[in-house]
Amino acid sequence: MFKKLSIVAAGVVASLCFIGSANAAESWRAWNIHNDGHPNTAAMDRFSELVDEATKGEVKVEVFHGGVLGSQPDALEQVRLGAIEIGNFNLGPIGPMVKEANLVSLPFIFKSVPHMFRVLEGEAGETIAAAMAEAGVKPLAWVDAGARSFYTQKPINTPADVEGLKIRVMNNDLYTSMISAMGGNPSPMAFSEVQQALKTGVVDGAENNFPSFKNVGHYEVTTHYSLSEHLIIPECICVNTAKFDALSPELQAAVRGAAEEAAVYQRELWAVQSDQARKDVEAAGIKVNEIADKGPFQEAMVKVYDDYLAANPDMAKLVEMAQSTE
Ligand code: BDP
Repeated sequence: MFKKLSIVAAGVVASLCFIGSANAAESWRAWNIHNDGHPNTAAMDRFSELVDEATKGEVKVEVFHGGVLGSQPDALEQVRLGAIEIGNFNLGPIGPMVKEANLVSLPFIFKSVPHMFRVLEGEAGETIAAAMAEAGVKPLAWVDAGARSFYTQKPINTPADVEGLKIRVMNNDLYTSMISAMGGNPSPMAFSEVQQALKTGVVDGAENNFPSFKNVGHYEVTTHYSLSEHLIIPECICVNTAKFDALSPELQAAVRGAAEEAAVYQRELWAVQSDQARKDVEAAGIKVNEIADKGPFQEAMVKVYDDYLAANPDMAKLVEMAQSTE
């Protein structure tokens, strides 16, 4: 009798354990726009492994590379709704849905990449992160995306060189204003369409960092990369807020820790691979030109700031915070 009962009890305990872990197991899809060979692809794969280890398999992250889950604006909407759980996102396309995130899309707002990280680590960063979480896209860690510069079929040395050129930009009104302020014609377009558009002359140029310029072959269909470095836009590992908040505190800490560690790894990879990407495109024939004086580009942006702050006076405080950060 006793033996029988204990067998039954063991069975109950075993099935309870089973139910317990079955309930706890979370299976997440992660969006990544980049392909193999891009630092963020390696970092997202590492993130998935780290989450698995840190949560002992209770949270599984399957990463879909190459933007196969959709364009960035669509994927962001999916993360907000919880249809995709997590991803590596650029803050540029987040600006139209989270006003505070638009701080980083003001041209020349940051003096350098380290300055950008100092701003994000301070009060301005906390404000942006809180607003993003409120909108459903919670940043767990910030990652590096270097600086964006123009690439076209001729060197760009002054804003006048952009005049009359059709330039592809990411979806954000600040970028269309930026190109218009230089006399160019902005063309918002999904990243996946840019190579073809450059090749067929639908656009005359685009702007991005070296790893993205190289990874999707934009360097194969342009000739000059001009170091305007007009935008320094951070990226995040961002999760659907409700999914994250529904995890136990222990699992939240484990997932956040994994994101932070993956971000450290991403920044290390970025430092090495963005230099390498520059060398690779130069070896393939791209002429990289330094812009001796970026002053005229910055002066052309005064109107962009004035118009933006006139329409969004509540953003003045964040702009002030960023500009006063050493
Ligand atoms: C890359 C970003 C990616 C953007 C892409 C773009 O990492 O998130 O979608 O630029 O220009 O540098 O659309």
